[in-house]
Amino acid sequence: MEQTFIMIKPDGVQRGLVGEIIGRFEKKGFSLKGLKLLTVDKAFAEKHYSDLSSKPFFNGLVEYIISGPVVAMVWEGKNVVTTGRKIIGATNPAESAPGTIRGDFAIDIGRNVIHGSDAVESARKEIGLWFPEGAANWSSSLHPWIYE
Ligand code: IDP
Ligand code: MG
Repeated sequence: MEQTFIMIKPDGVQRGLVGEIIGRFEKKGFSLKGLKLLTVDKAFAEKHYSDLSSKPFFNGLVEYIISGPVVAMVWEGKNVVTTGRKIIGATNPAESAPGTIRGDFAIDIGRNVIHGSDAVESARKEIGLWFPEGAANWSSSLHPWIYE
């Protein structure tokens, strides 16, 4: 089953959105396979965002991500990478539809509350980086009530 890496950024934690965000993924029917609150250092944040190292906002982005604790998660389910990105909404909250997490809870692109992997391959890399111990191995007894 497909997995994605979801991170509630420091602004989401500070603003008390952890429960709300977890609830949205949970109620959709996805399964939580990893969860931890941690503060990462600069080198770790730079590694997570290494694809964006040439962008003008890179340093600000790294400072933002290390500014406080984040909630790192692994979520599992059919098409969870693509659907997770839809639940999150567009990168710029000004363009995120109402009903999405960024559309409902964010205003500025540099304080957009949440990260979600953009492809199955990047999800695999990000889960490996954030959960070197591996994700949890359990299956929900609700499975037959969610999948046909
Ligand atoms: P994504 O988070 O929707 O996948 P990316 O393009 O991968 O968007 O960018 C990673 C993060 O970098 C964004 O979520 C946002 O926090 C930040 N970011 C992207 N573009 C800008 C920008 O133009 N100014 C400031 N921050 C940005
Ligand atoms: Mg991205």
